[in-house]
Amino acid sequence: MTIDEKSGATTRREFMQGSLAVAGTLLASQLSGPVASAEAQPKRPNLVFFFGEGQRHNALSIAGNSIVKTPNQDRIAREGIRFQNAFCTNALCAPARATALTGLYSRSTGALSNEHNHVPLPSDIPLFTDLLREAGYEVAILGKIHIRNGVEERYWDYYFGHNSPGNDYANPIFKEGRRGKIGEQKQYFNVYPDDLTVDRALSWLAEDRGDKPFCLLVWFVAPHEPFFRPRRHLDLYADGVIVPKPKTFDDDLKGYPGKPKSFGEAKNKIGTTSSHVAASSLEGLAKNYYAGLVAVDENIGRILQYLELKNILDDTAVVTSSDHGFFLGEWRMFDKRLMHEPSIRVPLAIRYPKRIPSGTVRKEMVIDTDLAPTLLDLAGVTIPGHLQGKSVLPLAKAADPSFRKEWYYEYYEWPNPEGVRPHRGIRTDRYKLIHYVEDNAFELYDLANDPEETNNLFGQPQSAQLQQDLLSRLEKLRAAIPERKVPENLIPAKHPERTGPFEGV
Ligand SMILES: [Ca+2]
Repeated sequence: MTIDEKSGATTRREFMQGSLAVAGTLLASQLSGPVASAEAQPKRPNLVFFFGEGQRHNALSIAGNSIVKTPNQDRIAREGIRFQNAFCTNALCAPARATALTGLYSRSTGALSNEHNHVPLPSDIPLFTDLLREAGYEVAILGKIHIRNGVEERYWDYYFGHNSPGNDYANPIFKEGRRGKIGEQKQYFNVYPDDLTVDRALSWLAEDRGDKPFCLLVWFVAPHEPFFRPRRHLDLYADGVIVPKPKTFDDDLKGYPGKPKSFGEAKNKIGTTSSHVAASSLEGLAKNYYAGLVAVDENIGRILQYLELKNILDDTAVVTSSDHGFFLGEWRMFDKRLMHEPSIRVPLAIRYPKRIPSGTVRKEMVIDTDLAPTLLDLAGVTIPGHLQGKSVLPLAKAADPSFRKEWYYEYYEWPNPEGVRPHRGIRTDRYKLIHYVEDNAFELYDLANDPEETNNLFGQPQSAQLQQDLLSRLEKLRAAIPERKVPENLIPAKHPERTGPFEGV
């Protein structure tokens, strides 16, 4: 499969494209060869990777949230390492999940948006779980997968998943599979999907696999829209809980001062988006959102409890994060997609006492392309050179201010009911520049002095040099990421306002 053959590529770009292709070849040859013997390797930890759905970085009690209580995620963080500046690189379900599994940007996976129903995740890109399997791991993925055409086709020792964005919270639908074969879709009745997912995960954990280590991915669907709660939490937050109103909530009524049209016209607004009636009020939305996260935390606790009872918790590296963040009323928004802080910041914590001292907290910027290399590193498996992130485990030993100075953000999906237009951007530890590519509009923030992104500095005379510098760095970052060209006939319907499919994106 070709990557990008149309542009006058730089040497760096050609090199990276080449390395990506080599990685694919490597995987194919490894998969056809003998599977590595687990006995020949030193004892490797089990891996559990909990992936949240739109969980904000501060939707954790350990992060200071005054409403939601998350004792189990707090425990993972408290007994391991917690990253206070973790981010996703494309705040949307399907692309973020493809990134988590591959360690590559959307630009390189080709899984650009939720709407690419027929675009496969290219088979020559290994998932980190493919590499773990070659190294002798049993691999399982359960819950909300939402990477169409790409994950069901891979080998899983156990699969119990669905590809819908939100599933049916009362009567969920799943496919189940074993040893590389996935069965037909089946509906289950009167059960909360994440409860059922964890029931299945616990059953799979209890199976005899001899000395083989396991890698278990439990990916939750709550609190995705329509934000249904489990029945046991119907009354949670019924009385006396005040949902704080963000200070930008009423910017909607003021015409979004300082923001470009592309931002102001986004339709993911609480109370006014007719296609999203489940977000009709901030209070209702926030309480349902947090109640869903309480159920997620309880289910994480069920797995931790099992590992503890079996006396394998300390032999298991536990990672918990989320695909992207979520607006809870900032600029009257819900949902995600945009490059603003509530949308791109995610939780990230890892517990593995053999390599991570308890109580470690780090401020370095880590991103979702780091997940796959980190999980491979935890397993002691060589990290392939084509991965675009890096293991965060060195930060468990010592802080490293040079770990990452800046990173690239991208968002492609268009058209969409949320009315969020394609954009890309650069975030450094202090600044953020966002470029809406269709109308060539920009936002620029000094996050040190303006963490809530209220004062758009773009175009202001005192920012001229800064914005030029950031624009140039943004282009360099983008050019260094190889592009997986999406076949023209598989690109979603052209929006009338677009100048061309993905033109300039
Ligand atoms: Ca999501």
